[in-house]
Amino acid sequence: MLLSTTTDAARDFIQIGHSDPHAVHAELNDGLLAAQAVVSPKYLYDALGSKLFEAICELPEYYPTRTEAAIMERHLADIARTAGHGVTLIDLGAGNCAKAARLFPALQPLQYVPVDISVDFLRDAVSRLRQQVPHIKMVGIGMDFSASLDLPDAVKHERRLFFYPGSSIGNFAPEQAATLLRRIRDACGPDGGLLIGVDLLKDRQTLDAAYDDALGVTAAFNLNLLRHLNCLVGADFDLRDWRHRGYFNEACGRVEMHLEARREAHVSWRGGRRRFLPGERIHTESSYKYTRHGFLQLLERSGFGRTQTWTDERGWFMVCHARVQ
Ligand code: AVJ
Repeated sequence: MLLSTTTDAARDFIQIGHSDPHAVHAELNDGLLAAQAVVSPKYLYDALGSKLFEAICELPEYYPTRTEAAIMERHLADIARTAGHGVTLIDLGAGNCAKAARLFPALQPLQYVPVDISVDFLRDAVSRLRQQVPHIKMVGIGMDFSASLDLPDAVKHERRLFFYPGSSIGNFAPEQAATLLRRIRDACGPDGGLLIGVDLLKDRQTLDAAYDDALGVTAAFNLNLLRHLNCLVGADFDLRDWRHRGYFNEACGRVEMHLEARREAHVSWRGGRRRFLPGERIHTESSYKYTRHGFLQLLERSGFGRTQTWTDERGWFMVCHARVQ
């Protein structure tokens, strides 16, 4: 799994397994050639994609980030009491690190370990945060944790608290989510825990609007994936041939994002090509929504227990703390 590791001089940023273009190429090639074309949502996050996601979080329609932040702010003292002080805070999909930074005053982590696939974006975020909060030890890790959670020795083993906010767990189908949660559990150690944010099932209008906003930022975020593919596999996607689709699929309990061909589109990339018919789609993201009970069951199946939950008045979003069982 560990393909290559480069460490910055100061050992404060570690990049793992970044130079496996073959695996990336094979995964993308297979997805693009599948009967129902599919690309993993992790490819939404190149440098521009990470910025577009930050912009999504500012949209009035996109409630998850704001709702989660309000829950965390309101219950911060209780959450910190439950999760414990002086922990090793491991932030999965840290992005700009803003969510974890808001926990620092209450949690006082001994070490902060942001992990993200968007390496350059994370590197900038950590160096900025390090200047603002010099008294907390930080080691940034550039890696794809959906492939492996093999953390380097620089990450302390004591009292690990995995932080997985934003309902990013929703990007995985329940079976895969259980696999990832089990992997987190195994990386926790016996005294470890998980603080996770989960988006809850709600009415269709709210969900549809959150993933297809009036300003078109989510559309740009989704279409940017094609630019990233052009770069990753030398594809020649013409963005003007494609449109964004984002909507709640109630039968599957998830929001889906697709890119839909506006007209016939011929696309080539290194080692492959495909003709897309008008209306044909590439599935780019699923965002599963849970009931409280459904998610607690998933945690239990994954080896977590003694769970505590916090939610907002509308019951739109849930923050959970769970311990290794
Ligand atoms: C960061 C994966 C939680 O699924 O809501 C936002 C990503 N996609 N708008 C989500 C996203 C479209 C987001 N996650």
